[in-house]
Amino acid sequence: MRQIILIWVAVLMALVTLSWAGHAEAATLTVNSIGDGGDSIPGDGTCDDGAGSCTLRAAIEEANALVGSDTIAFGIPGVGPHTILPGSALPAITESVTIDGYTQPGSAVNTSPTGSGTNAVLQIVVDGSGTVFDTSGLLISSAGPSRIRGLVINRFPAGGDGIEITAGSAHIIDGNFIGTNAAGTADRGIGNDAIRIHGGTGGNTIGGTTPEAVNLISGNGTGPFLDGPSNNVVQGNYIGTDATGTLPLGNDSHGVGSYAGSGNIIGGTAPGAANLIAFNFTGVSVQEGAQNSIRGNSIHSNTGKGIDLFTPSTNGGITAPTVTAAGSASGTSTCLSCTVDVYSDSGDEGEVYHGSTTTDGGTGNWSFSGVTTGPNITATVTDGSGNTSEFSVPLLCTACTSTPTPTPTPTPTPTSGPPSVGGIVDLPLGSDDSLESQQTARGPGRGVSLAIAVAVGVIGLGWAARQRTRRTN
Ligand SMILES: [Ca+2]
Ligand SMILES: [Ca+2]
Ligand SMILES: [Ca+2]
Repeated sequence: MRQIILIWVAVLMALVTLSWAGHAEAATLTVNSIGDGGDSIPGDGTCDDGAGSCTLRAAIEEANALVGSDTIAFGIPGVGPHTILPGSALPAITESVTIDGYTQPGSAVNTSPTGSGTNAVLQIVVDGSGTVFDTSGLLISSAGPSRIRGLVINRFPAGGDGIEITAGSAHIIDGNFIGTNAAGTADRGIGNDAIRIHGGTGGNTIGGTTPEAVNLISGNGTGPFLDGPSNNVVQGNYIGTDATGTLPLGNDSHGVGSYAGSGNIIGGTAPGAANLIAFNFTGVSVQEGAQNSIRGNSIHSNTGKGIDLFTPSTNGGITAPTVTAAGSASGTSTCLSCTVDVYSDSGDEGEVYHGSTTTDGGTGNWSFSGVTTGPNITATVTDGSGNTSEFSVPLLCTACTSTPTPTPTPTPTPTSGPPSVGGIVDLPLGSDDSLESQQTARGPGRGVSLAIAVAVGVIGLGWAARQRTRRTN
């Protein structure tokens, strides 16, 4: 009996050893320099720029060349934050990798509860101000999943994106500040999109439902832009605010954009799933596509619409419900047996999500028994396929017992009236808009069309415009 046990123990130990050997194939490459030199011998298992240092550029080159899903960690000496200034585009990520800024000593993940800002301490800044027009920060083209977390990515120029995904699926972008300074207090926006997904098969995640997963995505041209691929998830992020979630640091165009893709999930009613999307031009712009679910978020103080379905057929042509009574809210919808999400807002968006109810299968009428706070009640409707409508027309709630804590209102000071075609007017929210202000139409086939809508009477010069950015790829 004892011999049998010993044999089993030996077999188990051998299996454990083999298992460890398998894991050992994936290397951890630790960046220890803010330099920009490339790897001297890619694929030799060592990240070395030839002068004994491991730069981010060298680490990406080595990870690409080394078979296995590697981790790029950070251990740059001295007091952070440490700023890496690429002189040209970093190499595309061509094999699964995790780049983890939280490995840098002195950094810390967010521990603030949902909805109360991010207190993440980030120590690694990838600053694109030394690169030329159309340069993006990190480009993920790996077939297998890659993950970017714990980085500040800012100041990539006009035409460039903070993170581009051009291939693969199931990539994760979490715990980053994209478009701000390291403290999350000032605009250091990306010229074009903070994150642009325009290749691969979708299923990527931006943010997540845990505090440590939230991204701060503010000050850019557009926040996350889901530019074709489907079934992406955008949850838990602060989009258009500073790190506290209270002060404006808007993205100049859309907070979240979705073009042509379907089945994208923006927010949700599960704990931690909601995004805060405020102080942008449009909150969420869905330009084409269907079954894009936009639920449970806090969307407020955007200049244009909170949710904009750009064409009559977008999201299955679903139309906004009406709110006919506030307080104990009720209303109607043409969507039968559909889910109504009820919000309070000081304007015509949805700052506070109160809960959901279902429209009657015969009449489309709905009523909501939960508490609402006003001052206005708004609602969206989502059908069984996941198509969410725009917000309803708001209804003032005279019966509501309290009002939400006032939030700062952005004070747009347009100096040149409505934006010109092909241009992006930058709301005066930050101190470092020089890069974004260069943003113009992105070449043939990427023309921007703007249809000037109604005036916003904030200071008599206010404007609202709808923008559509067509992409060729
Ligand atoms: Ca090497
Ligand atoms: Ca590798
Ligand atoms: Ca900006």
